Amino acid sequence: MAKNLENQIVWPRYVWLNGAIVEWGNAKVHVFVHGLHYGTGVFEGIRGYYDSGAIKIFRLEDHMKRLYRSAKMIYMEIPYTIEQLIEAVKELVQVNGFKSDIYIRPIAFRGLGSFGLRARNPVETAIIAIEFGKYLKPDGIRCMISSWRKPSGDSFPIEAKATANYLLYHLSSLEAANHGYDEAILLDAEGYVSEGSGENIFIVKNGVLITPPVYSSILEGITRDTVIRIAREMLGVEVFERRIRRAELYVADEIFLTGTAAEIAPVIEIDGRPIGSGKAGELTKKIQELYQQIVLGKIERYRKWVVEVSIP
Ligand code: PY5
Repeated sequence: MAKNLENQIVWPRYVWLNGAIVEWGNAKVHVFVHGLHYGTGVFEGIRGYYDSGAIKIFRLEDHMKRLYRSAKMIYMEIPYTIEQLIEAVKELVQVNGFKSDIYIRPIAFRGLGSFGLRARNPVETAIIAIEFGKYLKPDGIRCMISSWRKPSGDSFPIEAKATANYLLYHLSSLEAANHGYDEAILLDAEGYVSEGSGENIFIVKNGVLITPPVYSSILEGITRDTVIRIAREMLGVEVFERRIRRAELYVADEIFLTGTAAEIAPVIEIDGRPIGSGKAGELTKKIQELYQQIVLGKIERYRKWVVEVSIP
């Protein structure tokens, strides 16, 4: 049975750790590792969908490329090539023999050596994969504007998918849960809308899509890119990448969040105000449907994004 990130209870049999497949119980790191103390790590989140006897992995290469970009931003060299990690993911999926949707998480972090802040300890690399269902409710979520602000990229590389950055999203996400909301939306240092705790954000206004630009303290989301391509190439809908004011959210026709885990999550309420009709919007639903077909490789134009691992 597929579980979500928060109540995940089915551990996989195998994990890929520093170049080898090991049993789950042996996939351990030491309490002295640098990454544990200072958050000196980078990671990815990738989905695999079980369909017709295979796990279909979505945009695997693009995720690995982003992992390396994140690593470069924090002076980290991952001791494997992108191709090696791609092969490792395929092998891991195969040996675990998953027969349901999965979430794949490559992670690289500074390991043993010194505790010094300037230490360049050897990098440890792991890939884990778990059975994984829905992360946010696909028929509509309620959000709040977080009291935590997104720092700008001149504080530290907030655009990297670095482990340290996720303290912020842990806090904003917990805050939203404590107030009875499904997810938080963060404003950036200048008060513009940035993104969700683990998702990019889009608004629909008068038939066009608007989303904050990359390198405006958001993660360069792969689902975000997929949605922009769907809108422009399949639906002929214009997409504007520009900053968004908080008040614009309240009067948007539709809003949705995008992310590997969240997929396309319609936002039906923010801070107690219904968005549009208060139900998932029509354009949002159309994009959601197309996205579900694309990740399964059912749309020829985007088949190149899907890597299949057959599960005997
Ligand atoms: N913004 C942040 C801060 C994210 O963590 C994520 C991904 C996204 C945007 C969306 O990026 P993409 O579309 O490339 O996935 N979040 C993680 C994910 O795997 C979940 C972290 C708990 O979806």
